[in-house]
Amino acid sequence: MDRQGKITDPSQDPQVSENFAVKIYKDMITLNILDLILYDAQRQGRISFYMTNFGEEACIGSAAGLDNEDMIFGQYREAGTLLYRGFTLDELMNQCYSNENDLGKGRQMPVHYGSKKLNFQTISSPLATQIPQASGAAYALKRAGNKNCVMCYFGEGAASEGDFHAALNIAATMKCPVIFFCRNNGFAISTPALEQYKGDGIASRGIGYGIDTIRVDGNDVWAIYNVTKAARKLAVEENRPVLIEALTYRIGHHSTSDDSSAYRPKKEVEDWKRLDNPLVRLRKWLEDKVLTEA
Ligand SMILES: Cc1ncc(C[n+]2csc(CCOP(=O)(O)OP(=O)(O)O)c2C)c(N)n1
Repeated sequence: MDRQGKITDPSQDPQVSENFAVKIYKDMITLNILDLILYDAQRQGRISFYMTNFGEEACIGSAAGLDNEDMIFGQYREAGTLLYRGFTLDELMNQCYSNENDLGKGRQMPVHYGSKKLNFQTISSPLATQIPQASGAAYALKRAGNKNCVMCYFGEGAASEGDFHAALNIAATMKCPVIFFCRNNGFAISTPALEQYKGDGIASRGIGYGIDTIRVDGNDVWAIYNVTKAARKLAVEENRPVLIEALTYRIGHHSTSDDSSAYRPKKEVEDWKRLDNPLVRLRKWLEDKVLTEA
């Protein structure tokens, strides 16, 4: 899908119903509004911390490409996948407010969600720990003869940890049904991607480990949906791990403890928001579909 929401290659049409597309769009908008409210709630001193998902809303397409029984290991910018699975606004608020109804009993910082019911492992702060855990969980699923896979999200910054390499190697050698989903949003807090590595992004590393790898436009919800579905098929049917690198841009500050104007021009952020917005792309796609079918 291009920036105008047009699918130029018909073979890439996701072939989804309008209802399905509207559900994804609603989840993306809900995430966006939640981010605005909870960011302000932190600024007003109501919660201690928050991390927004601005610019990365299209990653919800990856949740849509999975089976809801597939186990998710997230980093911390994956609230959209939880919303897609049916995490309620109350559950999300309870976690961020660390109140008595929080599923984690208020023991974690805000945004460290988890839901047993929704097969979403609780997020932990130390970066990359979830990646080898995901390989191990996938290996366990395979041994149990379970026909589900594991989805593991992380940022390109987390991919600089040794855990990333150990996880990919064990998944490749032990043929674990796991999808590694790297959200490359251009920054690890204040360090731009260009200063984080010298190779060709994160995708080139997958090939080095003998893992099927694909780089995808991270602002194109249908591209993400398509590749996740294809990756899931390889993982579940052939026990092959897959690495997806989604190229996107973090519009918000890293967290409420960060002021990104200290290390990137405000105009760069405004340009991304205006020129390549995942929400606008899907909205245009939907408008086009509704008008063509009317
Ligand atoms: C082991 C470890 N080192 C450092 C940190 C501090 N830290 C938290 S988030 C972050 C940046 C991560 O960037 P990335 O993985 O690209 O994800 P993004 O925030 O861009 O979504 C850092 C360095 C941490 N939480 N854990």
